[in-house]
Amino acid sequence: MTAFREINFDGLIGPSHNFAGLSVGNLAATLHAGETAWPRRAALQGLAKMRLMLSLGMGQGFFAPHVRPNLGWLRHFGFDGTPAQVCAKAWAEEPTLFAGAISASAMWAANAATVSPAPDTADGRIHFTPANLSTMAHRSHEWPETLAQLRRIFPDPRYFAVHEPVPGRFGDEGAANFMRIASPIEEQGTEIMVYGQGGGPFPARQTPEACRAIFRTHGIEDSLVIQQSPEAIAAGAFHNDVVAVAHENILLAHEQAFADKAALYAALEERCADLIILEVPASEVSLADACASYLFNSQLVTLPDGSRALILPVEAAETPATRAWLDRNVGANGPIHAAHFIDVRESMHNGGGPACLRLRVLLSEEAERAVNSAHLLDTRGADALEALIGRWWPERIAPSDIALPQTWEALWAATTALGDYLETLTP
Ligand code: SUG
Repeated sequence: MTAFREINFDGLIGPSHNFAGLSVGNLAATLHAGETAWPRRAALQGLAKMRLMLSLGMGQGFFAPHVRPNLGWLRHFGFDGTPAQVCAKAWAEEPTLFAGAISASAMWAANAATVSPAPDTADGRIHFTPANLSTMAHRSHEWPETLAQLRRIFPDPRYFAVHEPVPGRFGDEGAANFMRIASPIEEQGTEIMVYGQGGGPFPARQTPEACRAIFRTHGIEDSLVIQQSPEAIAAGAFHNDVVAVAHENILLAHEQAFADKAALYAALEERCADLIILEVPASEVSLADACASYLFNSQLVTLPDGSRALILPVEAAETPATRAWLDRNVGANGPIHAAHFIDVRESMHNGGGPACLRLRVLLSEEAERAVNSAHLLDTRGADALEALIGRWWPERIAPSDIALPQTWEALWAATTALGDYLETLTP
């Protein structure tokens, strides 16, 4: 039988990483708005997470940061002239728009696309739909570059189908609102998408129409479209992956993650004989603690020796309630054997935890061979990226730096240097 393995593609944290407070409903981003950001440190933290995954024996890939400021997008608003003139005019006339054009938000690869692995799809190919991210202006211009990168990384139509995004009227935030239960992982699974309902204090970013469109386009036979609980969104869970994560036969979720948890659990029990639901009660971990610690925004993975590990942000160890839950529930006797804590604080301060930074792709051996190897990482590749980051990524970006021509020049130079390096690797 063909062996399958899951490869995490992380968004390499871009040189323009900053704290502009652009995401209403994302409490961390709002809290840290206006602070000085440390892009080089941020990118090295993200890279250290990728190195940890490699050291655990996991496959690892990456997406390149998008070119920022995004001149093409700014030109759509009527700003013209040289690159520096476009940026200067946009900054002077529409500073919030300009902050959106310079955002490094493409780092959160869980929002890049929804991915349906081959065992679930009617034609046996892996299907990708880039997320339109249309709810937040600063993220709404990510998809063309994401689409281009998906086509570059997964080029072979025998294995991969890369679709256009769902029309922007219907918000879609990609794999952050996607879960899959499959036991074993290479069998046909149940794909789940979680939408939000508007009307609360914060926007609901995922529409049910988008969920259904993606399942139709991907040819998914067994799918569930369910509603996120309005309390979770109101508490700051702007994506489902802030309150739930699934892997193989395990669903790890907060008690208040879903609008109708009983219906979801019953549907999954019917489909998966060895289903394990690890429900974290609100009496042990409040929604507020879940959102502050990002307990659920962890990577739940099966290591090559068959054991399961959680890759968590250090904040989950520092928050007493989540630390206590982990101490009681992770260990040799349970379904999750080990916890690894990592420092991705720069991303966390914008509301992006370990799981936000990665897009999972389940690949057969043949499909893995068809992936563009320039975007697959080993330790030597990580060393090369580390050297590039050290040389080209700004050490710090204070809010006022966004307005400076030398900042824009430095950002374009950094992505050009990375692009040139990737070019040398492209087969
Ligand atoms: O879309 N933050 C991102 C965080 C995304 C996290 N992703 C997942 N949960 N999968 C967002 O809210 C903040 C950027 C700023 O304010 O400068 C931001 O876009």
